[in-house]
Amino acid sequence: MNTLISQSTAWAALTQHQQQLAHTKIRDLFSQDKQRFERFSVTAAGLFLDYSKNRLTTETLNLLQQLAEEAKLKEWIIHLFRGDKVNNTEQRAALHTALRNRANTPILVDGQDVMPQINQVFQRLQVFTEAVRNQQWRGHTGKSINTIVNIGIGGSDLGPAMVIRALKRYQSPNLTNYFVSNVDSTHLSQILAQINPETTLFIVASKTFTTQETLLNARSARRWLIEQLGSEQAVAQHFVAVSTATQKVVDFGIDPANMFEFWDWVGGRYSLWSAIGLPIMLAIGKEHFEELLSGAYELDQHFQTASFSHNLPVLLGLIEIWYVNFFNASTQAILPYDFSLELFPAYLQQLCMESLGKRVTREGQPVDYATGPIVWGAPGNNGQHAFYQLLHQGSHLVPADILIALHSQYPLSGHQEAVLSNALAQAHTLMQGRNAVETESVLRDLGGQGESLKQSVAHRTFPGNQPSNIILYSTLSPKTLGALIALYEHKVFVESVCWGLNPFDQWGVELGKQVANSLLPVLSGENRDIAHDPSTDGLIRYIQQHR
Ligand code: G6Q
Repeated sequence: MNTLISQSTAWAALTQHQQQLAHTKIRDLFSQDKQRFERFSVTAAGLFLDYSKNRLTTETLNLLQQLAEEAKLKEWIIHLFRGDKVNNTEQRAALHTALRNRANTPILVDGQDVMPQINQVFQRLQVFTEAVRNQQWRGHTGKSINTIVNIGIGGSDLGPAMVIRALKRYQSPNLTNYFVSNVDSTHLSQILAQINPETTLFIVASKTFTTQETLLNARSARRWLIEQLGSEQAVAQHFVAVSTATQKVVDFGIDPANMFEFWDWVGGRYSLWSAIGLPIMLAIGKEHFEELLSGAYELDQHFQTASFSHNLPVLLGLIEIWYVNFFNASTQAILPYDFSLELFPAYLQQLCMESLGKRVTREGQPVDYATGPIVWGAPGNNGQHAFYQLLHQGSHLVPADILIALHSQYPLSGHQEAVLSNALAQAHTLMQGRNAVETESVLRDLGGQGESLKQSVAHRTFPGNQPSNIILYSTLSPKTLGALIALYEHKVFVESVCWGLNPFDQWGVELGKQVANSLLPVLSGENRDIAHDPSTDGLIRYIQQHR
């Protein structure tokens, strides 16, 4: 058994150091150091990170970097990019970085270079994309395709859906995209009601091709298509698959010629760079897809080469560890001031919580410290009129990442200035707060006095000291988005290394799949023998009696 990171010298030093900073206000740190903004900001791959509004000093950062050294982060970064089996519980590499290896240098898995197969599938994706976009690919009745429906869930849904939403401006005007993920027939039915079978292409996206929701939705979509077009033959022109499981795709009834492959060393939530990105390539075209890859590649290079003190993912990861383990923060807010990133918080929720929601180390030893926080968020401006109240005056520490575009993808006079002023105002106020003396003075200026003024002060005081990282970029482009996604992928990796976790497995997700499959025959009355717990058994009886 390896020693837990909580036994390290840096951990002990950070625990002590936290006591010195526990009651320090960030606003006072700014008063003490006029260079704080310059000192604590850094640029890479088109992203500017200002992390000066955090409860930290140079000493904090030095100790956090020491923690990363003790966790052997440098070595782990080499393992990750080299294709070592960093996913030890499944004995697999995690090579999402190979999919965007623009230098095309060999990367070996079990002694075999994976780049030729990556390039070959990319080539097939490109040819197929061009055929659909150039209207050469025809449906069963001879019409060209104008609707793409992706059927997948989790990692086979969230990434492509988020990217297409973010890059809608680059979308081909001749194609409309839909995503079906939920097994509730409402999802599929509402989409089927809007589309024309003659001009629709379904992409069944499933790494394992065993996921209940996806297969059920795909079967229903297939049945609908055959009914509508009156022929089984129609499936060949209207269904393609993306998977690692060729035989299962064939068993489903999709020609392997219409299947795009990826490999077990691509994790579901890390798969948008692979054939799982087919709906993205169809929507924005091959060149823009390549720009997305290039942005991620640039960030990959930065992650591998920059010193820890100037390394964006390292800094973001270490800062989160600082709050989670030394300030007991249990949450991380993602607040984009860029409406195109509407789905980014949901995407990150999976990336972070599936990767870091673990309680034993790689070696199976229980940890004695907190791990991945609860990640959530929404576009910042909407959040201000909803949940920010809790950030300003509630009782929880809520570190936030605030993402800001300098320019909108859709400029309208006066709007972006309003976006920027809101973003900066919120980050400022969350940090600065307003103490009782300041509040009293404001209220006096407004004419307040006596007992009522005293009462008002308590209600209108803001503790402040809520930390934030500001991530600024010019306009959201495929390249910037690629870099932004890679930034968070690597941030998660940094944390996993420091906490000693395997970020690439998801046994909790697998358990959910197994239990749902075991309950299905019980609910349908096929199998009455399986006992769960008294509540579940009672619910099964109730459902059976009332349906
Ligand atoms: C992602 C997870 C999970 C997975 C879905 C869909 O990392 O493993 O979200 O992507 O359960 O799985 P399939 O792609 O195998 O259908």
